[in-house]
Amino acid sequence: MKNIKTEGEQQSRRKAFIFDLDGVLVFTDKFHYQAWKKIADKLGIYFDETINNRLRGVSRAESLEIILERYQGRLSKEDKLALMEEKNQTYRKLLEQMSPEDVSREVRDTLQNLRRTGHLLAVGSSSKNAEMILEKVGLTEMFHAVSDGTNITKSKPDPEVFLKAADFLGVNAENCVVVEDAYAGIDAAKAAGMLAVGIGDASAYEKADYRIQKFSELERIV
Ligand code: B16
Ligand code: MG
Repeated sequence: MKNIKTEGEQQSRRKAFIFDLDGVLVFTDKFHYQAWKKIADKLGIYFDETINNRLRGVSRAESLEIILERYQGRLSKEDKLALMEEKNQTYRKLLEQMSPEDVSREVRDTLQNLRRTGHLLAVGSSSKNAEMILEKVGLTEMFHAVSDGTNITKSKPDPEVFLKAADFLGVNAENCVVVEDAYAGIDAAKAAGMLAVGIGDASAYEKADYRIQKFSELERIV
């Protein structure tokens, strides 16, 4: 763990912040849960919120495999693709109800302040729905770059999503700070050679360079 400077001390030397989306900027896990629950119920598979927590930061295909750990039957590749598509349709319908009110004042103010102090901001998300979510909550213009599930071939803990974000920003990995709520995301940030900040679930992860409780603490990271 590195020190977090107190307010009023020197400005951060870090050039860029890369934010995970789900669990850091917005909280759509309840929608993921409802959409996967519908699939699990259809297949007669037990699924609860604890199992849902294992889906945090994990790709859609890997999420399905976790749910299928309790399934006795056999499914073809086509069956699985159809289930993922069905889940995504339900999820996207649920996302329709999102609005700017789904982003806290604290998150918005902190992002503004980081921009004001000259930082570049990017999103680094496993989600293929990141663009839609950012639009719905009115955050699209806040970021200089977005790296998401549509531009990667390997998901977290592979560093690809964050390396692409740094590349889009034109910044070296060592000048990037990744903010993550998932253990797999912290591992991905470290594998990318970046500083990792754990928030939410990942605030308990010892591999994070910084562990924070409140989003606004980012302004004090050096
Ligand atoms: P989609 P993040 C992740 O977003 C979610 O945490 C994870 O639960 C989800 O399975 C994954 O995106 C893929 O999402 O089905 O929308 O492509 O935390 O990396 O922003
Ligand atoms: Mg996340």
